[in-house]
Amino acid sequence: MREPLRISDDVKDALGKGEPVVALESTIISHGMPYPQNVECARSVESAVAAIGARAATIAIVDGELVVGVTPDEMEKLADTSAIKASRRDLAAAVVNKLTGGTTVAATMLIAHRAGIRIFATGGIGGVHRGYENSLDVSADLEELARTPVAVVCAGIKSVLDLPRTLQYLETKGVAVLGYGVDNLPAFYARDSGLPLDYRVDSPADIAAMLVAQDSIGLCNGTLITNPIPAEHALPRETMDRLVDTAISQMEAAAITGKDATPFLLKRITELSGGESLAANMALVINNARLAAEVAVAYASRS
Ligand code: PSU
Ligand code: MN
Repeated sequence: MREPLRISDDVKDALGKGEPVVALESTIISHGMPYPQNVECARSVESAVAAIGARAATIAIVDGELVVGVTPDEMEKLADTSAIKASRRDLAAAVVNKLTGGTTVAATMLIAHRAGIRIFATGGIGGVHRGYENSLDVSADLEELARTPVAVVCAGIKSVLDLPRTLQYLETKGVAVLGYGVDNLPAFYARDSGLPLDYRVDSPADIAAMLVAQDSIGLCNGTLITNPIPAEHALPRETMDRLVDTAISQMEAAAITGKDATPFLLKRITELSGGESLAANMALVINNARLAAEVAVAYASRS
């Protein structure tokens, strides 16, 4: 069987010439935001990357093919309710059954790596869930960061997760977590979680230098670059935490677990915040895409 990988001509051309490319995930389209904001956001993110001089490669699974650089029609298809959420363990089944779905951070990293893309932007990653002691729910995103050499730009970690345990897990797995212009881990809607990070970086060139050093010593795990939400879009931490607590209680009451947990929480938070969280989410994804594009430009000019 040939590898079911389809790279768009545009992205293939850039990769062939060693030009900057930024991978983008698609579970945010299929399960992270409501329609039509999900498609609008995905398009704005692609434009933001292009404006900086990098090529955007939105990754998804379409009719069983791993697609790197989806078309506008395919983006609409991903917004359909029949689209699955595909993480690493779902990929083979999706290929065999010719399914269409959004790829999580884990699956997007793995496909990006197969295509030869080093930098990837998203909103937030999965992590160690609260109540992990009972559920053992740790996102496959963390394992992927441990095993696949792709740098992921995110706005930190949402308080639906256990932030200290997520950082500990990454440390154990050998994943460096960088703070862009900050000393503490950003908390998605809020700029500061209060949890200190070991590595602060202040420019895209500094980040690219870390990636080049990582390559030079043969470290084949990922890197997490955390970029705080722009101050004008940040939401008060206490309000959001309260809202997240409510969403988690409702999830527990409805006995929702496993792969449905994250999509349920994202949807409830959007509803409970009356759409305020959605605007913040869109702003931070675009902000991350810009930084990823700047890092990709710096990385492409490495010597
Ligand atoms: N966290 C967010 N927004 C998201 C996700 C996580 O703040 O959209 C999505 C990402 O695609 C991530 C996935 O990879 O959820 C994690 O799902 P799980 O916890 O089932 O591994
Ligand atoms: Mn999970």
